[in-house]
Amino acid sequence: MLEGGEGAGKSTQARRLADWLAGRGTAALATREPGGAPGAERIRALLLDPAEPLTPLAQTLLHVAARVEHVAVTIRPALASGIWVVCDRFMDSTRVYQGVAQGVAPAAIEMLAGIVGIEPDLTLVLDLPVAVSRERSAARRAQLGEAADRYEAMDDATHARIRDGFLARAAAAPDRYAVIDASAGLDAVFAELCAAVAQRLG
Ligand code: T5A
Repeated sequence: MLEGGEGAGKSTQARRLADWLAGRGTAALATREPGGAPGAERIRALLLDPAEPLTPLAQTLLHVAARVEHVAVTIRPALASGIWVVCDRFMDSTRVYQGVAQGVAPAAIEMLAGIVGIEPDLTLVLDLPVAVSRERSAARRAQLGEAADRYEAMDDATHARIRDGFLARAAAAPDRYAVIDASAGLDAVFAELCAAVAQRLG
C-alpha cells in the first residue's frame, strides 16, 4: 500500500510500481481508495464533496463501506488470481485522517478494521512537508480546474498531525513499513520505492 499526505505522489507511483512489477514477471494491479470498485467510486464522490457536511464518524463508516466493497469486488479476486495489489491508500488513511486528525476513537476504527479483514504486507509511507504537499496539490488542481476537496481544505495544523500520524505508525512497526522521502524528484522517489519493495518482498 502507498500511504501519506496529499500530493505526495501516491497515484503516480502506484501506477509505475504496478508496471515495474509486471515488467519483472509479477502481475500487479494499481488501485485506489476511496474507490477502486464502481460502488466505492460513488461513495468517494460523497466523501470528497466539501459542500456535504459529514461528521468524522460518518466519514469513517463511509470510508469503510467503500473499502469493504473494494476488497470484495477488486482486491480479493485479484489476490486469489495471484495478482499483487498496489493500492493508493487503505485502512491507515482512516486511522490517521479520521482517527488521529479528527478524533474518532481508535477502538471503533480497529473494530471496523477487523470487519475489513485484510491488512497490507507492506506499507510505503510517502513523506512530504505540508508546504510542499500544498504546492503540489494546488498545481494539480489548477491544471485540472478543480476546487479543493473536503480533505485538501483542512488547515495546515491538521495536515501536520496527519503527517505525524503516518510517521508514528511506521515507527511502531518498522518490519511492515518503509518511509520514503517524497520531496525528491519523481524518478528518485520511484527508485526508492522499488528498492524497498525488492528488499522487503523479494
Ligand atoms: N481519506 C482517504 C480519508 O480521509 N480516509 C480514508 O480512509 C481514505 C482512504 C482522497 C482523500 O480521502 C482522504 C485522504 C485524501 O484526502 P484523493 O484525491 O485520492 O482523495 O487524495 P490523495 O490520495 O491525496 O491524492 P492526490 O492526487 O492529492 O495525491 P497523490 O496521489 O499522493 O499524488 P499524485 O501522484 O496525484 O501527484 C500530485 C501532483 O504532484 C506531482 C504530480 O505530477 C501531480 O501533479 N508530483 C510530483 N512533482 C514533483 N516531484 C515529485 N516527486 C512528484 N510526485 C508527484
